[in-house]
Amino acid sequence: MTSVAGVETRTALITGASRGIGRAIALRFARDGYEIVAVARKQNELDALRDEIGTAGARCRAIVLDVADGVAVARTLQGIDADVLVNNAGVGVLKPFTELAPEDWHRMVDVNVNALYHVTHAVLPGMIARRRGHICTVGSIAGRSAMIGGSCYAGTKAFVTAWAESLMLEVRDHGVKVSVVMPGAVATEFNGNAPSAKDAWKLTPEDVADTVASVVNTPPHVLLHRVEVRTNNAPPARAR
Ligand code: NJP
Repeated sequence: MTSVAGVETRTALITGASRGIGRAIALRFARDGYEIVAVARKQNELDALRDEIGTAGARCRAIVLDVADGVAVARTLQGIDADVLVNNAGVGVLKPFTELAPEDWHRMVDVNVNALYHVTHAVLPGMIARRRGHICTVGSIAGRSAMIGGSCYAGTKAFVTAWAESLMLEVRDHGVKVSVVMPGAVATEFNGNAPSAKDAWKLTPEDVADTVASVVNTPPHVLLHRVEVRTNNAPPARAR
């Protein structure tokens, strides 16, 4: 929370905010009155987001950061008092296990798993000290439903679910909420795809952003810990 001229503004730190779901979450929280700290690697996309939020009359700080780099995360996020952290940055390389290159495997583990340690470690002590905060991580229904091509990706998202529930049990008595939003298929550039007309049946990034906002906007005594959000328009042949 920051105070400008006596007016207190809540701060939302969002990883993977340069595009897709994270960008939609940043825009939604900016509309809801939060000051945004937007984290990703692509400067130009973050700058465009910052400008769009600024034009709408809210504040956004753009931080170029690789969340898989623990040293850089600790140094860069030091001193940011986040009221809300959305761990959204994630990568998916969906391929049969035998075709997964070691770098695909390591990148998914580094971004989807290890970065949760780096980023959450940077902000959680402050939340505990202030006895206020909400950590919402974007998981996936792949984390509880096995999928062909998802041996590593689904595994990382299963980790998200177990990690978040354990963390929730540890910190709820300190006034900090922990939640997971688990989407089905969303029309983004995830897995290297450019969204097109054939993705019209999928959730939009804004659908997921609205879900994250609902999870965060609960009364202090209510915790939505785990929420699945799925399309209700799935083509008949699909399970999702
Ligand atoms: O993906 P995409 P989504 N350091 O590729 C950032 C989950 N999910 O929005 O660094 C920092 O459009 C990247 O920014 P940049 C999924 O697992 C999705 O769909 O500039 N940031 C970009 O902003 C993930 O957790 C679907 O390249 C890094 C963002 O991450 C979340 O939703 C279904 C980074 C990725 O944007 C957002 O994915 C589902 C790094 N090292 C769950 N690496 C779906 N789309 O169908 C990447 O169940 N980023």
